Amino acid sequence: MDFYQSAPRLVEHLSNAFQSDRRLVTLAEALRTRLDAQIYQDVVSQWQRCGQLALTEWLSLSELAERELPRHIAFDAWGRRIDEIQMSRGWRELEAVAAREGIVATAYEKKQGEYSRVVQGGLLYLFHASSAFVSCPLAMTDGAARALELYGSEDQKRRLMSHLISRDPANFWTSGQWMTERSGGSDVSGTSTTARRVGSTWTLEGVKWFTSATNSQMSLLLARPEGAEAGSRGLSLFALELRQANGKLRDIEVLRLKDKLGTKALPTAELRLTGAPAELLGGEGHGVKKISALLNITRYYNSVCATAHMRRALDLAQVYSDVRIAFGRKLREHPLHASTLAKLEREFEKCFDLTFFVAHLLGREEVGVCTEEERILLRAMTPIVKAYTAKRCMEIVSEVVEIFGGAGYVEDTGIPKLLRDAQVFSIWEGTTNVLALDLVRALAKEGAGPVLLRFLEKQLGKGSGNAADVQASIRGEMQKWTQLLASDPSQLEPQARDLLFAVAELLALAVRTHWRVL
Ligand code: MFK
Repeated sequence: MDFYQSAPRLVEHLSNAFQSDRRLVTLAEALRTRLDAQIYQDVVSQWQRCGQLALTEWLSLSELAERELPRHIAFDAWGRRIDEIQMSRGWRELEAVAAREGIVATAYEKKQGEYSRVVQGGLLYLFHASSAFVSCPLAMTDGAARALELYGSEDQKRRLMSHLISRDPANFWTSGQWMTERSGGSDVSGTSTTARRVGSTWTLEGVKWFTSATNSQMSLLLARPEGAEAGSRGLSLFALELRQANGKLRDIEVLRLKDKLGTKALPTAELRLTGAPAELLGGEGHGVKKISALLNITRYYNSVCATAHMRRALDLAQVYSDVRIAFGRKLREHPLHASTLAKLEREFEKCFDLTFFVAHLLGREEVGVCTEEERILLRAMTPIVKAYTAKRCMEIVSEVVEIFGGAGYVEDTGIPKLLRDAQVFSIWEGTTNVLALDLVRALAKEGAGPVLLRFLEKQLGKGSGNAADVQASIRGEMQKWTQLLASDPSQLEPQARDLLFAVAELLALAVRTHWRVL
């Protein structure tokens, strides 16, 4: 009889019982062992429901969004410029799901107090891999809500922020975040978009080169008011509502959609602002500093989504290991295959622990219970964990492609797409080097070195569970990096990347069992 390989169908292998779904087991264990019993009771049923939807309904919607890619329709039949961005039903329904489940709202309702970001991170973690990257506009929406919370007037919070944190799909808006111009996305000091004051409002002119989620209802962006100084300090942060009541863009032309390596369901455009009306957010000047509030949220989202992405790839590899037979037995029964999978799972767990530790710190900061030491730790760990999880995601997904052999290299198995999409995590929201330099910035400006050292020493010193040889190698590593962390940050640049990854490894050990000890 002809042989046909069974496909690795997640829903058949994972979703029928709560306890057999590894994503949910990891989440539930993290909650059960580390959080209050009451919070566990409150959120676990939502996570369980979302975990099952992620392998059924949401997965189908995301597949639809990946099949029916966004289209830019520049003109109508009679030659009028319309710049419509057509999105699939799958994309639109996933945005509605995100609103109904309160993925952004949870962080602002703060019902779980300092654990609100952990609960939100859990929802996002379950949503991301079946969202066709609707998670991207959610990241920017959440970041924009945070910037409005910190810098917005009461009127801006009522008119704009209320939409971003709504649970009602009819009322929910997503926000873009437009920084990148032709002169660069890492160095935004050359921003040439200008802002002209017109009475009590402003109009913007310029070209934005990489605007993800161009179908949003609003955006935050950087522009230079006329007469402001050159360089990044002269930039201001603006908010703009993109559309008129009939949905048409207000003085914005879509030049084209980008043809990207991955994240193809996500509409990313080049835009020309031709006098678009905008409002200042937080007064004139210091735009980069103000938009950093948004960036730190999107970097946290990036960590959650990269971790969720590697979990999806590993789930597929785990299921495949049960349905694929080679050399007379299941893949899982081959010791080398099993140890390869186990190693990848350990790498995943480090990312999971680091990410949810950052979520907890962020939640503590946002409800105002963070100590100064914890605030600095959060400031330093946000770029560290973003960079670390992004790189690990690519490595793990690449290994998973290999586990599938030739099938992993063939498009209609869906596996190559995982690798193409994984590459984005280390590019958007700050490349690895930009984040390593951001760590150096935190060492120089915030005194993060001694804080990281104190935290590591305190946590790792407790490592009674570690064998003597592990303790010795931890001590060796610590000694190696202590000097660097305590040295002059301005000298650190050439080693910044090595420092980031070494500290990330130590932090992963430190947070493994100690969420609550801060
Ligand atoms: C799946 C979900 C993922 C989410 C998807 C979202 C898709 C969006 C697609 C994109 O738009 S990708 C492009 C995103 N762009 C970036 O991430 C920017 C990358 N570049 C940097 O981060 C640069 O380091 C930076 C632009 C910040 C350098 O600018 P400057 O002006 O040369 O930096 P400078 O002078 O050191 O800092 C200016 C101020 O900001 C300083 O404060 P002071 O004015 O008080 O001195 C800094 O301390 C502060 N600052 C900078 N970075 C900060 C920060 N504060 C807090 N946190 C930070 N991270």
